[in-house]
Amino acid sequence: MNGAESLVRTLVKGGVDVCFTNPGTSEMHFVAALDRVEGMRCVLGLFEGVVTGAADGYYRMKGTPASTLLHLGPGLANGIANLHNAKKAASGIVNIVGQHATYHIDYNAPLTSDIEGLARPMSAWVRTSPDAKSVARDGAAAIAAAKSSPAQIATLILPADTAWNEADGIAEVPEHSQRPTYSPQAVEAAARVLRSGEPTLLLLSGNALTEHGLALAQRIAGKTGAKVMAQTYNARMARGQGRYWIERIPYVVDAALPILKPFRHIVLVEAMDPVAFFAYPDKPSLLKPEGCEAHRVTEVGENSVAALEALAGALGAKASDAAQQKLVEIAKPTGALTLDNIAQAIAMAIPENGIVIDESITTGRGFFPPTAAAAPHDWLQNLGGSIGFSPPVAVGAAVACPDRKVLCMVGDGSAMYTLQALWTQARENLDVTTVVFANRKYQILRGEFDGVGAGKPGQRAEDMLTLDRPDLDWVALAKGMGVPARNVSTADELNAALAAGLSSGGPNLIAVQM
Ligand SMILES: Cc1ncc(C[n+]2csc(CCOP(=O)(O)OP(=O)(O)O)c2C)c(N)n1
Ligand SMILES: [Mg+2]
Repeated sequence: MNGAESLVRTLVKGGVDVCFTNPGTSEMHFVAALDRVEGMRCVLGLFEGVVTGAADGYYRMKGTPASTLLHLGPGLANGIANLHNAKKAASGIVNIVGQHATYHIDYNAPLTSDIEGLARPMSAWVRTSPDAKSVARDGAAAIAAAKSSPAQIATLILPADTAWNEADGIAEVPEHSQRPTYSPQAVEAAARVLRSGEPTLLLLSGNALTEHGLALAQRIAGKTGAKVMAQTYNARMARGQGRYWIERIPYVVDAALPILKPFRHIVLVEAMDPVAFFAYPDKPSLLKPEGCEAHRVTEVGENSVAALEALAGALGAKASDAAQQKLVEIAKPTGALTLDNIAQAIAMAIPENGIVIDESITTGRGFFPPTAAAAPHDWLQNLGGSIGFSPPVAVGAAVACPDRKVLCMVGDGSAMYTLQALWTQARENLDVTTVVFANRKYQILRGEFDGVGAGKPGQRAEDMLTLDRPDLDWVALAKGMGVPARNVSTADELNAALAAGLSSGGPNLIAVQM
């Protein structure tokens, strides 16, 4: 058994049995080992941002890491933006990055680069295997690192000779040493705040946004009168009929400030102390009002459901205390494609137990209220702000959950970063419906232009914010990668396209011409 095979066998034995890949010469022995080892599902991505984003989506839905295979420094570098998003979402990933053979590195051949240097900012764990006999043990350590609480990105760099030389065998992944927990003192302190009767916001993220976590928050809200909200962007949130539905803190600072103004306390369950996405002249970075105190119950990766359970217990909040709430009614929209009509069409179309990946940028700002009444689903967002997130994440979510339908909503600007994901969706016949909001611009940046006080855009600036001349032909782009597609320009066409696409069982794309 060579080093590459010892690694693939160690991965499979350690429960890492999916590999999103984009290989090169230095990874050929790893690729050859994939052939010899049973049990590893290999999925090719035609750009490394697809590979790393897919691993992120996989972790979010499966709760266990996938591996990636990347080609030296440049391959890793192409995948860094979506590793950044994955890191912010606390997704666990095992990256395997090829490297030149140890004796070849000093010759500075064309693809030589500082791979560890490129890996470090996005990886909590980085190691270059020194020889073939270390590869299995290093692989097991990488898996253990990726599976820690909170989960992490681990990057194992594999010099080509460590892959082709003789190894000793496979390695066991060390057992998890630490179970995620929470601080009873922090729960006590939060209970005191919530009993005080002072205006309090219970701000949730992470595991608190599971169906059970939300139900506990609903009891606490009913018992104490606290308001419950979610962080602006979240890795995964249980939503739809039967789930307690909460709003998120708006992205736009001027919209967030008045919402937070009334609160004297913010109780944080995995959520960040609310901070503006960007700084703007004469606007605050921290969004809570002066005099408002933040109280942390759990950090990312701690057991927020258990903490909420304890908090509800301390407050005597029972199921019968659950705050009552009304759902926003939805009906099949008709007529023109207004933002409201699009939101309604999406809400009507979300399939039972669907997975919604939201990179809808400006088009989706009003999607939350109507989709609260949709069929039960999970809603995934980008915590890292690096666009080109959703088509790859849709790949990973669909690979993780082959029995669930994925609805990927993406702005046209965002979609162009990682559109190659469509080809992987076609090749793997993934049940992904992609809805592209084709407004032919970077609409959000118009607001930002104004927000940062840059004045009124002139022609040159305007040209940097528009995607026309030429218009993107979404149907041709998708078809070119084997994904059937259609344009829609009325609400009725959108309803029909969503129904057809989501029942097709395979990948398809809808370009919403706005
Ligand atoms: C990697 C990366 N590059 C650039 C940006 C800056 N950026 C943020 S949003 C955006 C445009 C999004 O456009 P689109 O997806 O069409 O959504 P719309 O604003 O039109 O709703 C850009 C370029 C970013 N966030 N990440
Ligand atoms: Mg756009």
